[in-house]
Amino acid sequence: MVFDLDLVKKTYSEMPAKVDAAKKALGRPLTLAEKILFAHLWKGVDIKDFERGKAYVDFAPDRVAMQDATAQMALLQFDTTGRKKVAVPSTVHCDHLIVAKDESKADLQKAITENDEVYNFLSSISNKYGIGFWKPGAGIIHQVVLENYAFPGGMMIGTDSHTVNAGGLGMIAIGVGGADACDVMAGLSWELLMPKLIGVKLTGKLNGWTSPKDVILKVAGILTVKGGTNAIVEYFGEGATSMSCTGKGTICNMGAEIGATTSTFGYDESMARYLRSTGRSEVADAADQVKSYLTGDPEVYANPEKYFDKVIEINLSELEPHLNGPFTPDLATPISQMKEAAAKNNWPTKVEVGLIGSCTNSSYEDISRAVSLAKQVAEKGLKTKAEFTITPGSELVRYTIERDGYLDTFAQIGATVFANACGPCIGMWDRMGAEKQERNTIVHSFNRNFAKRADGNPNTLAFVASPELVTALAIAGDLTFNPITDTLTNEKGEQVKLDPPSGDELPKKGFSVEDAGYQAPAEDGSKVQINVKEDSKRLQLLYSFAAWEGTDLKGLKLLIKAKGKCTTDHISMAGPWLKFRGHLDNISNNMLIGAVNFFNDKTDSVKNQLTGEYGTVPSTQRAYKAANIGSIVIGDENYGEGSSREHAAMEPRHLGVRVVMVKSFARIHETNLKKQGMLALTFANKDDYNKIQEDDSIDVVGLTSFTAGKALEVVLHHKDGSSDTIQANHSYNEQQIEWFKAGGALNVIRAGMSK
Ligand code: MIC
Ligand code: SF4
Repeated sequence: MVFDLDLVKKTYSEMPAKVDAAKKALGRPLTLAEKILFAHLWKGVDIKDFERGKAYVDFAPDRVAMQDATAQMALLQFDTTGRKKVAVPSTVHCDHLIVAKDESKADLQKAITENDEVYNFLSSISNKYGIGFWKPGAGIIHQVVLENYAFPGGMMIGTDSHTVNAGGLGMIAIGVGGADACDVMAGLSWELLMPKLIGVKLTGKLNGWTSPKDVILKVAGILTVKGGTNAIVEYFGEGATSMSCTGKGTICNMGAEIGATTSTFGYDESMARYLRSTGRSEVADAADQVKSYLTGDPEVYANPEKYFDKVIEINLSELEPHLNGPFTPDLATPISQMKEAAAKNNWPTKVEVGLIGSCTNSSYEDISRAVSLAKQVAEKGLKTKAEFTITPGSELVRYTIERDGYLDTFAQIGATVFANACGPCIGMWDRMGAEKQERNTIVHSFNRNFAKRADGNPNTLAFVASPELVTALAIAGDLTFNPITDTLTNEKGEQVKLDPPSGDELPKKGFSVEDAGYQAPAEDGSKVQINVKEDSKRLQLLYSFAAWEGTDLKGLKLLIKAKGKCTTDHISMAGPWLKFRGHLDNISNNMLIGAVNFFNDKTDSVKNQLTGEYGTVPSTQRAYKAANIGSIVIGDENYGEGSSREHAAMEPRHLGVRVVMVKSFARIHETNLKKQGMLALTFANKDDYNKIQEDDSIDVVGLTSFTAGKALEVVLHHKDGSSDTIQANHSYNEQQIEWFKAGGALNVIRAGMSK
């Protein structure tokens, strides 16, 4: 079945005229990213050369995708808008709430029982508002979107940072918070800071042990976790067209780890092949007719320096397999240098577990290449040294790889197959012994490796690599094993070498599946009742946040001055806390518990300025809230990196934090804060971070004349009676200032809807 073919056809019928008009107005050839953006301008927005990185522009995305851990908040918000149906095709995917423990069937059953209330809520609210629902077990949102909904030249948003995966099929797909999704589903425009453009020219061809994953691991090493902020990365060149569509998806997916707004590739044969093999020949045929509009102009790719803000060139023929980590996805080490790096940093070299799969690396191609290594274990008389697990990205892939005997081959090396879900990638891994917090090393083909992310153990060092390399390292049980040069000792004592991986881009016999796990919404959902129990621990209806009081903020207490990396995992941890994603008050008990307090280097231990005693961050903040005193959070660089979870903004809002002031923000988190009516400020002078003292009371001055482009003043009243006045920058435009004043964007929407 092809979903929403009308939408695809309509997009293609309008695209040529829109793109030609943009080319004419700008008087120059266009990149692919620009073509898609200009073809999706909100009605009435005039085409012009918007200043990249400066201008806010309104867009009309084609569709919305949500996963269960973020959909709850997105739909609780949507439920308050009074709309009868979603304005654009939208879907919900149940993938984040399934714990990986024993094996897929048992784990899935357990999740269905435990999350019954949440799944019922999501299924019925989807039914009510015309949203497609993918049941638990159907697969991970991004894989299911790639298989069913993504189309070249389309534009979508999704309440998950890895929505960008759909760039592998030539889309502009962007991760957002639930409030943004709510806007688009409510029929409003969607605002985005016009992204800068980074071009990545891929020359040569992947070969031997290298894979698409190594491209993005290398790019992450070059650009770092913030190098892509407010930019779209566009890949092109012979290396791009020679790569599979799912490989392109992997590269785009992990583009979230460099903070990029999104990444994309021009439409090519590999995409047509993928569309056809996933039952969407009609989409491929329609795309073929407007081909030249679905890729960057030849002049652009011939002279990229003229059209992109930055250009990177990577020769795939020379690219080495990489391992990135631990604790950050941009610490890139080519495999040939791992021996040295591990020794220098004292990383444990014994690999305990190799984990393949996840939303970014569970294509048929990935699995078949990993299988080609697993087969060699028996053939060469080896024994797999580490534990090994597979998390398929979708039921379509799982069913097909089972049919083709791949799961049997994995079983022979002692592998465990987990449910088609996020599982270990998001801390939903009930790993035996993790509570002992032993220092240990794991390797996986996921995309994030922040502290505690996979198993909750702060002493697990996770390294990210391609599924092929993960499999080889699991067989060897050694982080420093370089399969290109090193040998392994087999059971007979002989030295053997692993042959380089090989596999099929797409299944020779085609994909098959018995039940993909889709539930279509009712034609007329108006009678569907949504019940949220008063005493539910998992779900809570939302209340409206209070509007701004109309004065400067005086006497805010410093809640925490966070030191170093503070990702959304540090602000609102996942794993065991995912179960409270639909209950704002309960999930607020995890607020900032992972952030390191600058003043004592501890996590979850801050000074309560009312009592002078140290307590957990949430309890200290609840004390300020009870006393009706506002507070402020101070942060370092790239604050809020990682996830799209708006809980990281809603929890502080709910508990009475008024301001988050940092050296720099990650894009989605900054928007989430604005949407929820918080003040998101940056130090005009980054060194002023050092002026913040533990007992500070802080004022924010200038709010009565809060204007776009005008800095605010922050006064630090220190305990010794002295004070410092520092400048705070902000990136609020006039509309966003309205959100702040109204107490949140939703209050503005509701007021508009009731008019
Ligand atoms: C992630 O990879 O961190 C997540 C879990 O998918 C998040 C979404 C969430 O926190 O629910 C993301 O990437 O946005
Ligand atoms: Fe799920 Fe991990 Fe992908 Fe996030 S990155 S969607 S947690 S598999």
